[in-house]
Amino acid sequence: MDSKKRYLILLVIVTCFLILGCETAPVETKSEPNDNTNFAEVEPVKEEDTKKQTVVAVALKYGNDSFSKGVVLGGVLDSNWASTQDFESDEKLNELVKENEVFHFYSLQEKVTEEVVQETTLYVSEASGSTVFTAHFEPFQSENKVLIGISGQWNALPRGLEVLEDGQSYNVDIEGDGNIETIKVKNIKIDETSPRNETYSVDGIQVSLEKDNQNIPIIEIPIDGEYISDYSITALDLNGDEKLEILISMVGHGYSFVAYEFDDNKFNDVLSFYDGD
Ligand SMILES: [Ca+2]
Ligand SMILES: [Ca+2]
Repeated sequence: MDSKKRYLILLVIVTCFLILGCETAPVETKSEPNDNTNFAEVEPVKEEDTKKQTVVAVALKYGNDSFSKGVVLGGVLDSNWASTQDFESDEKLNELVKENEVFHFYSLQEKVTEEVVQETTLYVSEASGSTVFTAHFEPFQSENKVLIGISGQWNALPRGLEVLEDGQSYNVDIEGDGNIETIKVKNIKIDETSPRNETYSVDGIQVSLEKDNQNIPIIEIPIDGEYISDYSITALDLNGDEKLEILISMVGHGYSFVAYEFDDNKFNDVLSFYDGD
């Protein structure tokens, strides 16, 4: 992955909260409607094939409506992580989600449903300059507000998260070694710098993993109620190696998603997405 670009995306996530007055608008739309509705005839995909190429999408519920679309974050391509927003060509991106791709949708604690991709849309966000690649589904109902879709055939949630008493931290076995880790969420103050170079602090959260009495940092998120008003944390096996990745969704004026892989006692961001003003 292009680390410079990833850095820029993260920089945008941090600095976007300071920029006012833009609106997100599609400037180019392509869609590939799929008129084959006989899904029963689709060849089953071999698990080892899906491990080489797997797509991850995040579906959000808009208002109280049903789920009908998911932002494609990227996934695993030829066994390497690849974010949609790092793709150089639209053609390659359109190949990422195959015709009749089935997404397995997960909540924090269970698999919710399987849905077949009806069509995909692709546009460049005028506000953020980000590529936004979306998979569309027949609308379905779920009481969750965020669902993660994975095209892989394996059980992506072999070990669900246990919500702890504070309602925002979780127990989970990240690598599946039988020892329980804790995803800790702590309320903190985060210092920000305005475009005029004034420093001020906002409410936020610090997400970390408590493992063997060590506190391993994951991310700090400013939650100002405007640019980010809500977040959710999930831990799923996004690439089929039986270790859980942590996926954080941040929603407000803008929306951003980051997936972290736990490796060598630290977290590396492997998939990231941002759009918003
Ligand atoms: Ca463990
Ligand atoms: Ca994994």
